[in-house]
Amino acid sequence: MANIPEMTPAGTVDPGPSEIRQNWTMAEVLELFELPFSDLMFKAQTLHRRYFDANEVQLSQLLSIKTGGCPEDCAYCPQSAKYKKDTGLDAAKLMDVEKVVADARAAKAAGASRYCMGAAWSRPKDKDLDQVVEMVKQVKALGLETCLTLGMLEKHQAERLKAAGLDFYNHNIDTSPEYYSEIITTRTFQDRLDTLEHVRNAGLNVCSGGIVGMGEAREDRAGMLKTLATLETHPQSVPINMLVKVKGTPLAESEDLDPFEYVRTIAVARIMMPASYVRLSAGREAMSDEMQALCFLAGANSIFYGEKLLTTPNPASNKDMELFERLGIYPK
Ligand code: SAM
Ligand code: DTB
Ligand code: SF4
Repeated sequence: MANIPEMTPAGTVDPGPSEIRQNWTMAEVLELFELPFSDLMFKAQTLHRRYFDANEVQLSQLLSIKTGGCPEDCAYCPQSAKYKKDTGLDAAKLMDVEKVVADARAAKAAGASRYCMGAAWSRPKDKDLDQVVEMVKQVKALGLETCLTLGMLEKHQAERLKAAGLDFYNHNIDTSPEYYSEIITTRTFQDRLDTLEHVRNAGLNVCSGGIVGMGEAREDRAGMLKTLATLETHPQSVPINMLVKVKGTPLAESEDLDPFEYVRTIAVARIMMPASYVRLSAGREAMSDEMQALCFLAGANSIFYGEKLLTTPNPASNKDMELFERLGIYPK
């Protein structure tokens, strides 16, 4: 396979001419997915160690600054207004700046390096951004990296957020172009790509990944990673979420994905985008310590930290710190 490091019999690696590339083909991606597990892990680890300290993991803490009542119909999401009567999730308006900053201060004290604020909007209005810009400025002043996920953005909005000092914008493509309409009907895959372009062109760091375990085929997982790795530049951060099955959402009864297939997805992301942070994202609450260790071995080097994601639980910080201690991992 072109440009993928090959193992010599002695187990050393020939790096090949260019490891960071945007010309991945589906055949190459599927070939990676089909490797024997040990060979895939070895390739992923080899690349991981070339670009990163393999024992260092970055910690991002999330806060839902505006919860529920979203007009989109993402089948995995408890925040869509469409499933409200079945999920029972209470909507909440945009939080006060002071409350957000207090939570960010606590996140920093607990060891987080990045603070990510999420809003259940399809696309923010310009006047919504006034308050959000203030949050970014004050959170940044605490010495934290800042990230926002607010839905689709116009070019001028991305530029405004960059000017306010925002570091990252999260906008997931969620799945393959082919499977997208099975999951979301209120917007298109191209809408997501357009926002990513505005974010990238504004000079913001891009955080973009997706969700597995939504009943998609391996081809869809491969197609999702191919889309990410063939963007003009690789997203600096790639969250790979395992579906959190929330009662009342259309995907609540989805079949469990083979855990090894999740680990494979992380490993393939690591190989395709070797210099990017790959995040072991939502779904850790349902994973064993051993499973998480396999994900770190596969090249995951970032997690969501703190006891809540947006609306669902995440492992407690002290539990994560204990696991890090047992594995010799240290936070970035
Ligand atoms: N509304 C904005 C948007 O969709 O771009 C931002 C917030 S939205 C909740 C952020 C991301 O969370 C989604 O793109 C999706 O990838 C992820 N997500 C939402 N619900 C999830 C679930 N039940 N399991 C895993 N990931 C989920
Ligand atoms: C991402 O990739 N995962 C995060 C974040 N980006 C915004 C969200 C996960 C949400 C899980 C379901 C919930 O807590 O509502
Ligand atoms: Fe709304 Fe985002 Fe949830 Fe989709 S994922 S329903 S856009 S909050």
